[in-house]
Amino acid sequence: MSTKQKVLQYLEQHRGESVSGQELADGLAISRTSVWKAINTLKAEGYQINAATNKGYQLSVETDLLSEEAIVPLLSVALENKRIIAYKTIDSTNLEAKRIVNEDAAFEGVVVAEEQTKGRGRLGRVFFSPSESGLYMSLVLKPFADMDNATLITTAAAVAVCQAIEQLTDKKPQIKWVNDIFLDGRKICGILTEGIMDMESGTIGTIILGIGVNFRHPEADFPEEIQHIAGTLFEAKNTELTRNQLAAEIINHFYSLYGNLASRSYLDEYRKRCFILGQQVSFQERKETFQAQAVAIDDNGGLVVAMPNGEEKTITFGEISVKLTASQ
Ligand code: BTX
Repeated sequence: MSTKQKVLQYLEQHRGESVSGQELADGLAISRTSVWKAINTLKAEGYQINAATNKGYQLSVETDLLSEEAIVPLLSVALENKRIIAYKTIDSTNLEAKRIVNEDAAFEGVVVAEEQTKGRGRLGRVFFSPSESGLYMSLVLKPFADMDNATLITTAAAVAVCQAIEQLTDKKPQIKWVNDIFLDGRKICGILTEGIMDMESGTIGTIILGIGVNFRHPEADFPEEIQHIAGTLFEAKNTELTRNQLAAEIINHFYSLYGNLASRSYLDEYRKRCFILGQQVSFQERKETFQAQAVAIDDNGGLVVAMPNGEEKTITFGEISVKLTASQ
């Protein structure tokens, strides 16, 4: 870890508190001059660090920049060695994760970004990913035997995002099958799971799990075409929770479910939060639109619907539409 990284990690762990230059130097076994240089570099990178004579340095609680240094200390012990790679801006964290895996097939870890210039949704759609207001991350996973069912991973991720939000705030997010998280009737998070084939074995060798959360309202608002759909976890700039904390808790919760995915036990947590169950939904199949009632989530994360003629059918892929009410 570089001197700058050490200083950042120390300051992140003492956000809002004053830390003297001497304490930093002693605690990190570096010189006062190195501390001063590191502070200046961090300020140039956008960290708001207040300096007061006799008090030392204080990382302002207003600062909310994504970094490996802030996330790693918040990971549960078993995950502390996971690589976290943070970018200020990137085309797409899923694309970057794929490039990393192409270079190093053994890579396991998380790519996070402040902004995406080509944020991707499913089926070639765009995921609007402006700077400073969202959390965009991709987890690089090595699926274990039999675990190439992308729906299980997507549904586990949806539960993990809800659990992380519930743990850190008093908000109660809900899930719209299969990959969307809603709060107060608006979509605040989307999940995109992609597999990379291992050419030798012909199986999925790596899974890229992309998660995008609208953390706070974007300064320039959402584009008009999604203003009626998109919502945010927080309205304006909040200082009680950082995106780093949310990222760390999503990672912690996801890995704790992932370790036990085959048991499918997490699916009950999914069902509890899935607000479409019991509702009329519409879905498309071979370009035809069907109406049905959402009945259940099966053990593979598929959506069971009752067709108007009473027949049950399981949808495993695609998108459903549902009329939203203000309470959802
Ligand atoms: P999706 O195809 O289910 O949703 C995309 C649709 O959601 C868009 O067509 C639009 O209507 C709406 N939408 C676009 N941007 C937003 C937004 N910011 N908030 C709410 N609604 C929006 C969802 O795909 C999967 C999204 C995954 C995003 C992550 S971010 C990290 C990773 N990298 C990457 O490129 N994608 C994933």
